Amino acid sequence: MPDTSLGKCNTTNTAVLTWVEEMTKLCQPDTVYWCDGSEAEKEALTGEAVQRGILIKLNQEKLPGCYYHRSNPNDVARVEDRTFICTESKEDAGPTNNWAAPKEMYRKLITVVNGAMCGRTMYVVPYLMGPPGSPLTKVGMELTDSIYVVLSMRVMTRMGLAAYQHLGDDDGFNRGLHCMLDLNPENRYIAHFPVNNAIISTSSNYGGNVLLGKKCLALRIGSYLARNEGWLAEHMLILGVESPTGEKTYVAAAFPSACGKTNFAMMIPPARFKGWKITTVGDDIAWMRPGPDGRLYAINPEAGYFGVVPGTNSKSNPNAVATIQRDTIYTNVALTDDGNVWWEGKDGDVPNECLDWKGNKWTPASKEKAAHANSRFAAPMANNPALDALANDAHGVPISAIIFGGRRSDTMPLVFQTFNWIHGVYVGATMGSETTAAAMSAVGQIRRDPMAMLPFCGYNMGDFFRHWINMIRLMKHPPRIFNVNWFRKDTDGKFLWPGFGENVRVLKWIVDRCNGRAIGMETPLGWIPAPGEIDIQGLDGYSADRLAKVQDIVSDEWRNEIHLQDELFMKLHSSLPKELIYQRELLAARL
Ligand code: SAT
Ligand code: MN
Repeated sequence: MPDTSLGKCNTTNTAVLTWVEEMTKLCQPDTVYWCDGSEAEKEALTGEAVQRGILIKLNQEKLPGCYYHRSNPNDVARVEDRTFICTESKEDAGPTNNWAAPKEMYRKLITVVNGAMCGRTMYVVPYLMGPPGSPLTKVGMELTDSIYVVLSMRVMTRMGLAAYQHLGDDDGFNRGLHCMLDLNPENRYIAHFPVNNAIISTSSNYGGNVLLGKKCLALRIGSYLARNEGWLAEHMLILGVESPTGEKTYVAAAFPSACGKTNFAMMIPPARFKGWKITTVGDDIAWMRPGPDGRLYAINPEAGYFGVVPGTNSKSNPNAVATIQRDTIYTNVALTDDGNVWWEGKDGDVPNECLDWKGNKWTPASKEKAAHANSRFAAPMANNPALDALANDAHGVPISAIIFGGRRSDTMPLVFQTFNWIHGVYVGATMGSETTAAAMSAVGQIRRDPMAMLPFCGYNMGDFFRHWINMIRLMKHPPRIFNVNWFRKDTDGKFLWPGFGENVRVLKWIVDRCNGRAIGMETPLGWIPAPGEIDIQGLDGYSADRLAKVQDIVSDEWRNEIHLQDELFMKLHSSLPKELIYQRELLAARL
């Protein structure tokens, strides 16, 4: 009989037992600690993390259950150049992924992780991506020597014995191995083996690289499984829109990392929209499958939010502010002397003095930011005052609209609806965005980020588009597809749209379109709101003229845009579905 006391082996699944034994031999930890997800375990591990200086206990009166963590300064974002898709052929991974032959990568990583846990504890972390009992839910096992990872996985996933219950005697679980090593970037690898449903992550301790359920399983491996199994694993938030009459509409939206998915998913409508309510199903990842009624149903595979902290305040995201008041792990923000946290753009006064994310003394005169631009909170979704009633539902929610969007200071209008599914796939495929701090790369350049999946697609991007095109055959009532851009600027560099909670004005038009209410206006890009269909009442000083500017279609910008798409199309030429080339020609002709 398995012993159920803390840290002891707690499963009889032979595939799990065999694998853990193999990895133990390889990594040679001093101790193996089997996690069960209990409160007692949380308390014990948190205590140990505090004692070892991995976490700092924050002021428990102000922030009950909250802790603080600092990363190694060389390890604060995802590392795309160290992220690998290891498929048999290079063509399967495609030109947008780093590829390595599985055999070679296994050989290299076995050397890297050999004895890597000597003198350390290996934590065995069973977790579920998705609600228990959902046909979409997947089981993952992460072996890690980072207590920070264990405690974060507890927030971000349904971690613990429920995973074994879901798994039963099956061996169909994701095998994830994470070794912190010494955090030397030269030994940093985020390697995916889609055919084996396996992940190895080394020499990092940053969320997106090491919380293996998130980007690695839910997106890279997930997208690979989704193609084989006929569903979609997407980098999308999911939200519900409730009208004053009680009509409920669900939408999913893809924006690249750090473009405001979390803010959008938790938005509070302005006073003018009395009686409207936005509810959150998920803020980052959607797993979507056609249901028996021909609609597309989505679940959020995660159980927590790993959100960007700077700029979070009661204007940008009041629900997030409420969510991160308790049971939250803060990483790389600033620390005040009363055990509170601070960041650029937080409500209230700027502290006269604090410790910055590196632990150095900081004052308002300091040149550097106190919080890292990609500092994060990990908070349980259960804390969200706007959590949707169906956020834990095994069937998921029916999606009426899919929204694509990026951060573009020009070209892209505030909103348009695509003519049909395939046109929508084209618009998603050609999405571009200015780069942000979520990845280690230059900030502010435009890069093509198809469906916000460029860093997350676990196979050939051209085949991914093909899969999207094919999905229409499985849906009698497909979602309508829209494109939005909250970030367009005027010639003075000022945003043309107020954004944040005011985005509900755009969302209302989208919902109206889905439910056959708004008439719209046909343009070369697609359908845009007819005059008066976007309500701008109660928007202080905002004019119809400014709305026209944010909706403007400028021929020169579009000529350039179509030209810029060349780069992606050339890169993918060998696998790009020809339907997308036709769509581009049609667009050029319409323009
Ligand atoms: O990769 S993370 O999950 O850390 C953040 C993001 O890029 O969305
Ligand atoms: Mn993301």
